[in-house]
Amino acid sequence: MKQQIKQLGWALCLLTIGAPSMEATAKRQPAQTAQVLWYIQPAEDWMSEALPIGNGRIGAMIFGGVDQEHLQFNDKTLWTGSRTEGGNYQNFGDLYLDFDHDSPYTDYRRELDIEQAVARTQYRIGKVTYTREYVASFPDDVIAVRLTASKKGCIGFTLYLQDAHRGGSRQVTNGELSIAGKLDVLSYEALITVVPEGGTMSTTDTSLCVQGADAVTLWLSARTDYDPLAEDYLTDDDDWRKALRASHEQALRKGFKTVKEAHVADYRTLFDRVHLWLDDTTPSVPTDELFAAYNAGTYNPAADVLYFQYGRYLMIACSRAGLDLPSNLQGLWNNSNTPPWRSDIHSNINVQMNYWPAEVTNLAECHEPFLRYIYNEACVHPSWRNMATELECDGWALKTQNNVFGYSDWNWNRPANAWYCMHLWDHYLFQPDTTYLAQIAYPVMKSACEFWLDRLIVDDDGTLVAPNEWSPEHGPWESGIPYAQQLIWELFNSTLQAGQILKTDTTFLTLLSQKLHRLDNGLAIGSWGQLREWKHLEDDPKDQHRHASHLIGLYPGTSISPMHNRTYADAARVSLEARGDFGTGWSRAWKIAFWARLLDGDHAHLILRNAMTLTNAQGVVYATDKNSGSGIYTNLFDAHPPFQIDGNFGATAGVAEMLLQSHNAELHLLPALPKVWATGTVRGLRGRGGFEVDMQWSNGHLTQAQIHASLDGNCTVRYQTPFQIADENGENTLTADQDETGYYILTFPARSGKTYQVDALLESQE
Ligand code: FUC
Repeated sequence: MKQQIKQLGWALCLLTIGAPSMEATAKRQPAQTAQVLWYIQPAEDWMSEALPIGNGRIGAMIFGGVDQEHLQFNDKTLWTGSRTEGGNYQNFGDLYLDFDHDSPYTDYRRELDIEQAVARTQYRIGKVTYTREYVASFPDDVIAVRLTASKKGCIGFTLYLQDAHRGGSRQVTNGELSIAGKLDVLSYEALITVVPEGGTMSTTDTSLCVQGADAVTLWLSARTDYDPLAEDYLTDDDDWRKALRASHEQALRKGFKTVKEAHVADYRTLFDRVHLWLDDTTPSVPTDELFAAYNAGTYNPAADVLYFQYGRYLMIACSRAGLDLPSNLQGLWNNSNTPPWRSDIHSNINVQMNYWPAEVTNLAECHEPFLRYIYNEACVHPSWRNMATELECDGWALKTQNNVFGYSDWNWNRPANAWYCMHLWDHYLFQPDTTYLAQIAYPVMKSACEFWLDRLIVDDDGTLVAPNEWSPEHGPWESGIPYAQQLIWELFNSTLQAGQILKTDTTFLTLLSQKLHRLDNGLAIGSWGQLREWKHLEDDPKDQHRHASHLIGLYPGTSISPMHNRTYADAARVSLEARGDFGTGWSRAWKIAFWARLLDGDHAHLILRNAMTLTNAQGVVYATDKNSGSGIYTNLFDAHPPFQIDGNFGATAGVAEMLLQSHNAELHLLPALPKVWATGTVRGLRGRGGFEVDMQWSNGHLTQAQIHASLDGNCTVRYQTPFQIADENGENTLTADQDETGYYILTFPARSGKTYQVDALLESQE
């Protein structure tokens, strides 16, 4: 069994989904406004001030103190719990460096450069400038810190490595400290090597002491024996500790310069694919002051751009291809052994929102850990299939809280299977690849359909409905809840399309199509003009609950569209207005995307501003009013509160949705541009169908766009005013026609590898 699981896993590994090559995108990069978070004081607080670095699996939070440096670090796989116990995502440990500085410091600066994924701390004591650089390298699987000074022989400190768990073992040898231990199931080990240049190094029972060095490099590696593909989730490789040491020593041999250069190059292949410029200038004030001024009314589009790109930085830092665990509620950064909501993989919006920006902001590879997790848990491991069996159904189903061993608890969240499948399907739509569809997406989608085919019942009105569901996380459980119905509708609809593309399963697809016709699609208008949240219970217009699950067909779903069904879109607007413009961190982020899908850029931007409200609140707050304490911390981590990373990703996705939409099988250019983004450029956003889109606009109107096709096929483009598109040779111009919506639309045959120029015919139209 174990072997079989491994083989399936490897098959999956090979299916890295084609994203545009680095060369293809690199050529189209204009000069960037510097994307840097910077501060003029050290961090004191982990949640709101320390700065995150990560390589997709391991990561650290950096404080940048002068007398004491503190790096708290994590490995995404380090959990307590098991296949039968929930457990918690764990802190791994803390690294402290006590410096022997003896005078006050000046010229302090701490920064996180998100164009390079390099953090830095710099300060001056007397005439000596001290600099630290920190990277978390994906190619070399190591965290490296380089300490330098402008004068030789000035670096001295005592270094401690603290295990976040009692009962483990610790070793200190010359130049190396290590910790190791075992939790409920998993074993872990971390080691740090200190490499001074010049000076001396000595050892105590618990620490390493460096004195009089010119420069020092610290190397931190950490691992567990977790294996998502093994039946018991434990690697059968007894040599995992040796592998940890081998990769650690290999990084050391390369040295900091080589490791850093490879890290920056690797990171930039992903980050540089998307550029956003909004007539902004590099902020001249630190990031905390920039956002404080922004909140106080000094609008600066640089803050919008930085927050958008920060979501992309965080995605690359906590979710890389080749790792089979999705980012959790805190991405991978966590300093507690009992974090809020276990810092788990939460299925009723949170893990999905973590991946909303992945495809559209050109980070399809970063989506893979989530897709592979879904595949592994739905098709390889038994737990989710057993849960379906418990309900006397085929297929798979899950609950709300999920650990990394397939264990699922708290309330049922059966429609999450359909929501997860939306990710598998979307990944196909963005870059159609029938091998991926046939081997990964379709089997999981079909199995989820089988669950619902067994589970649906006939309602009094003759429609098929899911019994006993709720609208997370409030109100009664009843049948035909729109949240469930809209998701099942998306699932059946997409699985039918997938099956037709693959020309397979004719009998099953015929049955599915018959059921789809009888399915209540979850779209109904209530007594006050709203889109109904419950099928039977009347909605309360004063309900401002953070979840707005009955609007899932608006975003991320596709069934509610002002282009194709104005009536339901208008009803969704009524519901959304009643829900208010605030909410928890992730709830605000969701509303950005909702308003973008309603084509109201100014309202979407208003919510973005609300999402970017600085806060200090750290305890759990569910309130949804203006002063609830939701927003962001000065390190730009999203505040539910407390810190919850979904809101970061949701906001990045929302901004992308304001600039480009493609869920209706057409590239809708600048669908929800707010007035404050009058002039701008965006490059490298991706649209479904294998397209990459660059756009330039001024005075609030598109001037031109370039569409890069990666496949042969028809491309449909929509914009609000007249435009034309030339063929790949810049000739044979076609002009868009106005359709019944008042928008202009044009379909042309696109060819793989070619670029098509879109020119707006009216430069401005007031
Ligand atoms: C869902 C939300 C909460 C929180 C939790 C982790 O249950 O309703 O607001 O985000 O997940």
